[in-house]
Amino acid sequence: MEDERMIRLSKRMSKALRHQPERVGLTLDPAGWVPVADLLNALGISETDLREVVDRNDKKRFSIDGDRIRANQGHSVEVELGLPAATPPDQLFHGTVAQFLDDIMREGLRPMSRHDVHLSPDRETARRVGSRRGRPLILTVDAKAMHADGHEFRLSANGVWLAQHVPARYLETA
Ligand code: HQG
Repeated sequence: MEDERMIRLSKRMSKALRHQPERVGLTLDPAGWVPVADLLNALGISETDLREVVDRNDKKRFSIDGDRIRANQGHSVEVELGLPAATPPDQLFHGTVAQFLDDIMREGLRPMSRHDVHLSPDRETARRVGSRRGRPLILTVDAKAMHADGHEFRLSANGVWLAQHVPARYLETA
């Protein structure tokens, strides 16, 4: 499949599995899963195409488990992914842009329209995330101190670290 078509399909799948399942007549189970067959019907795509999107996806956005599929993270609809709490690396990174900095340094990182704050394991990934909005600005998160203070971290199936909130005292611009 051509890259452009794959990206388009991936976006449609993200929309159906993270944001607006009802728009295509789907209902996610509490953990975010739907039968693969239902998604194929809802989007009018072939199983071969769907599997190619899942396998080749640059960020491993989707997981297939038997005959069901879900998005690994990034939901705006209510789901309980059931990820266990995990010990983060000492430092994590968040890519954003300068216009949000004052708010972030006042109230910390908030999930905004998603379920969780998304944190990257390395600067390069954070830079890519920030670049979606303009000139990227990288924040370093003192995950070690945050974890020691009792804040929970979860690791999604595609390597994104998730937290409920990152208070500003753990953030540094660097
Ligand atoms: C900012 C994509 C003001 C935050 C990416 C970000 C990632 C605040 C924006 C994943 C704030 C939210 C997530 C506060 C945070 N005041 N602004 N207190 N706290 N922000 O898209 O992290 O393609 O929901 O810095 O690659 O940018 O969807 O989060 O700029 O992995 O798979 O509010 O989404 O992956 O934006 O990106 P987002 P994000 P997918």
